[in-house]
Amino acid sequence: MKLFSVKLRASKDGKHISGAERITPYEKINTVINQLYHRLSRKEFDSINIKIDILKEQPLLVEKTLPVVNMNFKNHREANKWAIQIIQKQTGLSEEKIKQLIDLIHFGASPDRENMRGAMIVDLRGNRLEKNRSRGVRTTDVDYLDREKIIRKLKEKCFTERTADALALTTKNMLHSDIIAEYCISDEPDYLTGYVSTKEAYYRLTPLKEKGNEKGGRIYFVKNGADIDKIYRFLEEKPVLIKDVDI
Ligand code: PML
Repeated sequence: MKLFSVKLRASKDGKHISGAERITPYEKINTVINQLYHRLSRKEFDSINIKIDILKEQPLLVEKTLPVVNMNFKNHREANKWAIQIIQKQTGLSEEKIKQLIDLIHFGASPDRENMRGAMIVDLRGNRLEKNRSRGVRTTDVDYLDREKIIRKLKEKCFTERTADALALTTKNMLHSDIIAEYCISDEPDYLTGYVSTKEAYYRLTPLKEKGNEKGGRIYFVKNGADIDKIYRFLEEKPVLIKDVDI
């Protein structure tokens, strides 16, 4: 079956404000564009770009997402302490270094102190490796084989559509042998749930950020000596379809 990648990106005053994407068969392109437009147009925008591309290669089929572990904390400081500990265990970086990196995400990690458009990449010496510090790396071309079923399942457990997207994205990231952990908070000021992923699990932490903070983003922790070009190619180009969620 021919599959297409559909991507919508909204911007205002030349700045990216939100984006969403799906992998879909030809017959559903129209429906998908409507759904994504509906989602993006909740925010004020002055431009939306729609990009439709046929997938040049067959997607990698993955049975299940990472298992979801849901955790609640008294406040975002407690949740971040826990996040730092788990990242410390995975990466061997010092707690202080991890806190510095996480603070960048909470206060704006691009050189102009705005949000990066994609993720930061950090190796196990604490060096930032992304090719461009404003753009970062973007994980794209990942979706569910049957999205409606997955959303239903997640909502039954009080998870959200954002969980669906984040869980798919980080499941793809963790498939790469050089990526060993991820930290993420939303750039949505009222969406306080974030996560840390490892090869073993998706730790969903609430609240991981302070209410009202418009800053957000992701850090991908990679092995020393990782081939950065290969990581970019896999994350930005390899299509992945996931069959089910592990909840
Ligand atoms: C969750 O609900 O499981 C966390 C989702 C994080 C969303 C990050 C984003 O907005 O991109």
